[in-house]
Amino acid sequence: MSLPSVLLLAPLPDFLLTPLRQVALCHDYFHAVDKDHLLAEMGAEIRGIVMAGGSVAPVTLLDQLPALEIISVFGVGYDGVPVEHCRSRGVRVTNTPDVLTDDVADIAVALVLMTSRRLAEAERFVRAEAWSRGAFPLAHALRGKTAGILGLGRIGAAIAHRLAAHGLSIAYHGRQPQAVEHRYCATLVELASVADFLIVACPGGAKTHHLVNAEVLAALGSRGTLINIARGSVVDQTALITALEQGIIRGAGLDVFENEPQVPAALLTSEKTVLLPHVGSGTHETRQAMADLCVGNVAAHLAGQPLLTPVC
Ligand code: 8YV
Repeated sequence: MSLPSVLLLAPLPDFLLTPLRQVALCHDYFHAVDKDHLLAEMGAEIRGIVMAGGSVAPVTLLDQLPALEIISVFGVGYDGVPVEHCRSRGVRVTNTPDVLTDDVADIAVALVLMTSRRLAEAERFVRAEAWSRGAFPLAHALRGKTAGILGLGRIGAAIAHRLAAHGLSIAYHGRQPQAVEHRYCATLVELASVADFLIVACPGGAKTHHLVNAEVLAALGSRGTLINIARGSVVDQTALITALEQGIIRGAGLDVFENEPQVPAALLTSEKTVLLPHVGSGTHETRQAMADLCVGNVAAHLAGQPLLTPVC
């Protein structure tokens, strides 16, 4: 009996593909030169999609896959999946929550430290042999500052826990207050106005698109720093560039961007930014755990067993 067919919508690591190939025949849509030809040949056979957190599965593509049963996302964010459409079609959706929480929270803390203590700049200073010409300028302490977390989910809560240990007060904004001690702000503008670090940790997608806009950045103010480890789509990148250029905010630490892997020149050349290439979950240990979950969900579905981490 031949294996069921799955479509790959993203470049995926070998440690995911090798076990996936044990349970499914993989068709590489992402790298296919003639995507239409691949769909015309295989579309009717495809029972599963495997994609990454940042990739997109448009309805127009899903419409060409009549036998589709499951979408397994190699990532916690499934903003690239039209979930309501999948639900109405009975297509299951899965992701990889929990296993990446600590790593992503660590990167948020790293960005807070890198921006406040000017660590990237300080490192460049040593490499440029500038130290012998004078001391590096003073930076800002974390102690006594406030972190405003947008989205106190699993990752937001892990960031809060870590930053509390660094001596920061925690405030947050989300759809509703939670049973936690931290200060709840009913609006994002209120959160930004109390925050020294506004940390984006909410899901991407239409509901959060450009939530962090010019008004929010103005409320964050000239002593405030924006940190984003969630999705580039949550921040209006053009408004962010203006806010940095005009000194409306102090700085930004970004692991995610609106149009990855493109990063606007204005962010690349700014002295006020710390930029990372979407490495939140990028460790051997975590990516392996994500791959295990991602493939485990496909295998469970194909074996008629309950999904490990169902979205719907
Ligand atoms: C990954 C992510 O970089 O989990 C997510 O939603 O964006 C990241 O952890 C990505 O999914 C792996 O390709």
